[in-house]
Amino acid sequence: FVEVHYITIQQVGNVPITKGDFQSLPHQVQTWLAQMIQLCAPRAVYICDGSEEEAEMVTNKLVERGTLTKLTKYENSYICWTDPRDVARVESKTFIVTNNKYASIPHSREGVKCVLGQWMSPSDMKQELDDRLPGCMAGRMLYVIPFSMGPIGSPLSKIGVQITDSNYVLLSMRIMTRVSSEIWKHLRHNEEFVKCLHSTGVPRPHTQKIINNWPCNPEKILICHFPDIRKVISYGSGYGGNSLLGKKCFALRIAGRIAYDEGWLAEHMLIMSITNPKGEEKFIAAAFPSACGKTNLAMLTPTMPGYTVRCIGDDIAWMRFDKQTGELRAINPETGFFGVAPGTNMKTNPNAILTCLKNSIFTNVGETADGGFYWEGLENETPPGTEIISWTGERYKLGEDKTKKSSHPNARFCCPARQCPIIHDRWEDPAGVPISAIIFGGRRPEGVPLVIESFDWKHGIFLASQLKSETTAAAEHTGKQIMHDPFAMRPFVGYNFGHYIQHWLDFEKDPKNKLPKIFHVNWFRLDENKKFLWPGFGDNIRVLDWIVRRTNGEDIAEISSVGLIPKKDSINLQGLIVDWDKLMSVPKDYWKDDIEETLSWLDGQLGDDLPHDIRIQIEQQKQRISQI
Ligand code: SAT
Ligand code: MN
Repeated sequence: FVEVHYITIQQVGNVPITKGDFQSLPHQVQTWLAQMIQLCAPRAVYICDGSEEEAEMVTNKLVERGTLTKLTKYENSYICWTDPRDVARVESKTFIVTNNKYASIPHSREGVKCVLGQWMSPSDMKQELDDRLPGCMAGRMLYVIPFSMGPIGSPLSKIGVQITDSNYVLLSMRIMTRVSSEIWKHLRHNEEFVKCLHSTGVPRPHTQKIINNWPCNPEKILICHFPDIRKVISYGSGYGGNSLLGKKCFALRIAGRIAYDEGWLAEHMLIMSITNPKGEEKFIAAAFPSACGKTNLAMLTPTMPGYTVRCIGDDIAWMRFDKQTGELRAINPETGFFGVAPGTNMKTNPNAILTCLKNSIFTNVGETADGGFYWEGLENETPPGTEIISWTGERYKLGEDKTKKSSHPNARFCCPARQCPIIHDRWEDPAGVPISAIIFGGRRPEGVPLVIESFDWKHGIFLASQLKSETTAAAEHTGKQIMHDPFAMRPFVGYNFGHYIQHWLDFEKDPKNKLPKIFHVNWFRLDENKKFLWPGFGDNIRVLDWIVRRTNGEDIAEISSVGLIPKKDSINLQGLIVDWDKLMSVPKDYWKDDIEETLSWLDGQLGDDLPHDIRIQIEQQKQRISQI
């Protein structure tokens, strides 16, 4: 036998296809790709199939170029230092584009700057993009990444295709989403997919200096969403939240809008299960603003004996009420964790550490001289004197100079969820898991008790609407200010926030829906010496246990002016020294000011879009507080 290989050289316009078969792609994908290839003018096109060979090829290229360095201490793991100007989400450059401004953002009161999303008109955005996209990939490879958010083929899942000129983004997308050529088979004739275009904005030959082999164009960053046509365009940044478009852009902003249209929810929530000593398992979803410990909570190691926690997801939940049973069923649309590294250690989150010991990418953390990762929080697990190379390339010996910082505060690990020692065996169940309780929380140094249960659904939505938190390094905000972050979705809502709150309220109208109980937690209350009143981390199981018992209807709550709070001694505090009264108090002066401030903020931001039910809730809370 003589084997004959027929090699067809494919081109789109005059751009060669290096890998993959363009002609065999679904027709609607070909049409869009052809336009984008023409627009971005790359040197070649690479259609990804999700294979291991592909990962190897791309990894080798990145290592050769110096963008990634192999961490020799672990298997298939790499460290990456970005341009120091490209380290977090850029909310000020993130836009929603719709014809009608108020489809994207609420009718804020005159003189109030809306912080619940930014709108740009299609014509203004066209100008911005015309200034950026033509030829933006010149001299670079254009990667086509087919991916599924949610298990491939599940009725709850959605398909996306991302184009990018960054192979760091390709590698990270392979960890965070399901990248596979299988995807094409699931895109039926003319079926919709989410179109994601990403460019670092550095065509060749480039005039700017490239720092750390990390191409980016910080002056021109633009992240825009077209929810009506299910499209995302991101330019100028390689940082995860700006560039892994399956994540915040698609799974929250675009999916949120699809969910609004179709009657479900796309939320900034972890999903976990708790099994008590009797073997009863409950699933909960919990929303916290970025960098407030969702990953730690989702993988918590319980300090109470007999309890088991298992993780389904740490950042995003897609949830819908089952038409037959009325249960709220949730899936994690992602396949990886993109977690904040600093502060993570074998004490605070052993499961996260164990998850990222292979097949992981570490961005903007420090490196030990023996090829390991290092960040603030690992000091007790790393021998003093260990030589560290910081994310800015500075060398120092651990313990010698306390002012040295190894990592950026928003440094991230990116690791496959399947490697998590406590990943739930149903984490990829296409039907999702039934949610019994929804928790909202933030960093609240003052005034806010450890846990509050809402009186009812509407009151729970009010609790979520008044969510606030101290700012963190996940976005560009500086200083420790308390910011409103309703539903922990302030940066992630893809449509009018008033409509979003109303959408939540409306689930009560269908009597078939089994509404989960809603809670508010605060692990971060401080005493007068600025010391945490609650130990947090593994001890949060004590609060989760109380929450689960409440979902079982146990009589362990009492009425306060801000919601139901635990009766004294109803939370198991065995072995802890805690000042219960300080932890649980509801100071009248604080809440009197707080409700006024909340009303003024919500009214200013949402104007007439603030749902009437929320105004009633505010009035009722005022009444209750005045009676303290
Ligand atoms: O947006 S990221 O995925 O980078 C992290 C976050 O802000 O939640
Ligand atoms: Mn997040």
